[in-house]
Amino acid sequence: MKLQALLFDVDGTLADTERDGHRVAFNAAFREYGLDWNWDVALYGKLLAVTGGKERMKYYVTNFRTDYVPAPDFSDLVVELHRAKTRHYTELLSHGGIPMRSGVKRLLHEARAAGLRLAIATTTTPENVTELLRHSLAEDASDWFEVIAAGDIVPAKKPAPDIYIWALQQMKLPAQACFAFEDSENGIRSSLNAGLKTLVTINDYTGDHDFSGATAVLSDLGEPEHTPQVIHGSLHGEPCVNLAAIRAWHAE
Ligand code: XBP
Ligand code: MG
Repeated sequence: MKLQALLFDVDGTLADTERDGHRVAFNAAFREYGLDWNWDVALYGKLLAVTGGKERMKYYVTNFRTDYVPAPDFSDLVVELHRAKTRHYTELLSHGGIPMRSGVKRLLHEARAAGLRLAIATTTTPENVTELLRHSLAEDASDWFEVIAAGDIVPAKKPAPDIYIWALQQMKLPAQACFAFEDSENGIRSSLNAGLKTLVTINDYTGDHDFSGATAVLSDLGEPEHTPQVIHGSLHGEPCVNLAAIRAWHAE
């Protein structure tokens, strides 16, 4: 089947947002609410086992803060904390805080020029996506994506395939006509179970994840003058991840 659309994860895939973005924003929200919770870089790596900020806070309290006795309205506090976290995060983005990863801008331009359809499938909050795209890609970059599937739009977050399935339904496309980009084990479980061939670009938090089933695993998308490291699979003779490589993977 002809390749018609590319579907992108956001956190860790389009940009390295977790360590110096989301983590920092969570800690700022905890301070704002007078909580002595502090997520250092190593602890945050463990907490990334759970996708979704609200889900991650609950996971932290249950598994790492057995001393903390949640009040009966704990879920409401989590919602409030998460709202504060989103405010801190989007504030950080508005200062151009987090750049796109290597090759992302180039590949999106190439895909748009070739008339491929684009979509996003992420567990993060919708405004986090639009603010990142606006400040780190282009003022109108949200319009480049015909579907932005994000956050609580489906109740079951990654590794459940629901967010990808929802995006495909919105686009009225079968998974076989699409190709996905992910950075993590939870992400690729989600995309593969939606039936999508998936390329993985790793980052500091995900290098040791299990990526079985991935079409290829690379250090990043790279640039023509900066070939990415190939961890698994083949770049099909291309110098970096470009449409020729993606079409070859899609046809495999
Ligand atoms: C991203 C996430 C999100 C962000 C935080 O995972 O797990 O939870 O860390 O976002 P993926 P929110 O890249 O697999 O989609 O706080 O807005 O939930
Ligand atoms: Mg990700």
